[in-house]
Order: sequence, then C-alpha cells, then structure tokens
Amino acid sequence: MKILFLNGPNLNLLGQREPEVYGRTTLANIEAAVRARAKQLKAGVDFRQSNVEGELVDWIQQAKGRFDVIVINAAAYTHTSIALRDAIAAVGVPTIEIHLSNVHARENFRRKSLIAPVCCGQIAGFGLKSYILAVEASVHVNEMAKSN
Ligand code: CA2
Repeated sequence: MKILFLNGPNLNLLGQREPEVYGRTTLANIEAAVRARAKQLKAGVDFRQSNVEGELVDWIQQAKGRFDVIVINAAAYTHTSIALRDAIAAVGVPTIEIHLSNVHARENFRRKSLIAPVCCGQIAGFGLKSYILAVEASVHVNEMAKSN
C-alpha cells in the first residue's frame, strides 16, 4: 500500500522557529520517523510540503489511482480552505487529518476544521507521534477499504 503525506504552510519551519509552541523536531526528523514506521508495516510513503494552497489541491487530485490513503496536516488551511475540502471530497481517496498540537485546546479559530467532515478521522495533539499514529491508521483504513 502507498500513503501520501501532505504538509501545509509553514511546516517547513518546524524546529527552526517558535520551538516553545511546536518543539525542536524538524519536518525532516518527522519524515525519517514516518519512513521507518512505514517500512516496518510494509507501506510505501511519499512525503511532501507546500506553502501553496493550489499545489496541495493538485497533489490531492493526482493521488487517485496512485495512493491508497492520504494523510494531511493542512496547517492553517485546515481552518480556511474550502478548496482543500472540495478536493478531498472529489478524489475519493480515504484521507486522515492530522495535527501536531491539540487544536481543540488552543484558540477558538483552530477548533473549526473545514476538512474534518470529508476525512475518515482526525489525530491531533501528539507531536511527531501524530504522524506515526497516522501511518498505523492508514494501514487500518486500507484494510477496511479492501474488505468492503
Ligand atoms: O498543530 C498542527 O499541526 C497545526 O496544523 C499547525 C499549524 C496551525 O496553523 C494549525 O492550527 C495546527 C501551524 C503550522 C506552522 O508551523 C510553524 C512551525 C514553526 C514556526 C512557525 C510555524
């Protein structure tokens, strides 16, 4: 099975800015941990980041037939992007929403996710471990999809 990991705006700054909020782990550290767990579970991984909403939309559209599951940390676009929501709904690839922080314990505007209703589930609040849990959830979602 193949998993497409998508990371939204400013996540390229992880570990370099605001360590008090997002910690010292870099996106490269996260990618390495994701690849290690995916290898154990015999899953392939493509891991991407963009600050551009339209590029994320393009990648979601192109996932059809190429990936079994999409995992997305849409960052700030989580709370604003109807375009990402429409792309996830249109592509029909099971999608898991993830966040490093517990978005429900932060500012009110972070409690609303426009993509949650078109995702199969949400993992938030576990830092790098949110990504590892998402690898495991992807395998589960794929097995469920195959048995239906
Ligand atoms: O907790 C998460 O994973 C978020 O998706 C992170 C987003 C935020 O807008 C969401 O509400 C929750 C922000 C990502 C920006 O990351 C930075 C990293 C270092 C320095 C500045 C921003």
